[in-house]
Amino acid sequence: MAAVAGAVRVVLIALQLAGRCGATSASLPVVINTWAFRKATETAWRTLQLGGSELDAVEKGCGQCEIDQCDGSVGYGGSPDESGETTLDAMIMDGNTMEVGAVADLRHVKNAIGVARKVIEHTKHTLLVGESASLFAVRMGFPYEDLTTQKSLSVYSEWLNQSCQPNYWKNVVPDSSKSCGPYKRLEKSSCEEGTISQRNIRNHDTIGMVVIGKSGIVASGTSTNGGVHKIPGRVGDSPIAGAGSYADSTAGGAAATGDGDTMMRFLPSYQAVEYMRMGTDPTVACQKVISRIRKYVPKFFGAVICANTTGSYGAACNKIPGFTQFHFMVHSPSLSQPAEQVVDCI
Ligand code: SD4
Repeated sequence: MAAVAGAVRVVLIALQLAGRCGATSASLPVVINTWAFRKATETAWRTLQLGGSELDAVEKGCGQCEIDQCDGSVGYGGSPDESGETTLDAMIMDGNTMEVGAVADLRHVKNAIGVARKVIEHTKHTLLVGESASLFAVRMGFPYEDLTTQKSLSVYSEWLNQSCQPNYWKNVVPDSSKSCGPYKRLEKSSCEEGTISQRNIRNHDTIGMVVIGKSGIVASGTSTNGGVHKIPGRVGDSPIAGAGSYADSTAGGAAATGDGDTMMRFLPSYQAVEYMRMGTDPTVACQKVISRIRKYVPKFFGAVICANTTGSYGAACNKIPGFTQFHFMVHSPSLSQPAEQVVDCI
């Protein structure tokens, strides 16, 4: 008897410790998204309340950020590339069927996640890119518009005036840390890091969202205009399944934000979901994927949100100068309104 009581006590202490290391329980449904993009959370939540599916909630929630140009990093008029153009990446994933719809380097169409959804609904493909994705969007009824704004134009001309600094080139001539292109490859490469280390963390703020419905159905999605001054044609992690986000109704969902050029090499969202499948608490799952990337790229800028099918959720971020806390949004029945939450980076 005493042995049983002792064992129970050990389990209780273990549970308390788990709570202390950041596991947060919520009842279902739950909406969780990166950054303090409150209107996106509200819209996703309202979509569920009005009887929409988890996929509808993700589409409408991320779509809200595209309309609001959240932080200038989502939607039109943000992150002009080296030719001054705004291009969009987005994906949406159905954790029941494991279908994914995604668009990358999408031009002239504002509602990138809407187009991504149409990729699921009207094609047998997963990912469409570039001007061809725009033509697909137009066929699907989306307006073909200019994504440039006064703001993106002035960011672009300021960058030109600063000798195109910072930029994403390395091992080229002329020296990309001093002058604009066009560049040619440097015959003898020196493995220089270019000006990537000068990246401003504010130049990355993708919306990534996970929605888990009442019955545990999981959907996820992302939308971004990528990194400012990117080389035309660059695609980040956001439209890549397993990188930008991942959803599996038998385990949970995750979404990532940050330096996609680094993060997409590790499929952090897929990895986090797999940790949760093995029973790892969502906060710990998020922390483990951050730690894994950090082993290779100690100073990467990034964060991950995770939620499992019981409604527990968490987040983690990599601590670097200027980025020590990560803000994200949650809505669940235990909250009367969307709540902004903060985690300390590890
Ligand atoms: C990208 N991951 O294109 C995106 C940008 C981002 O938070 O997440 N910002 O690299």
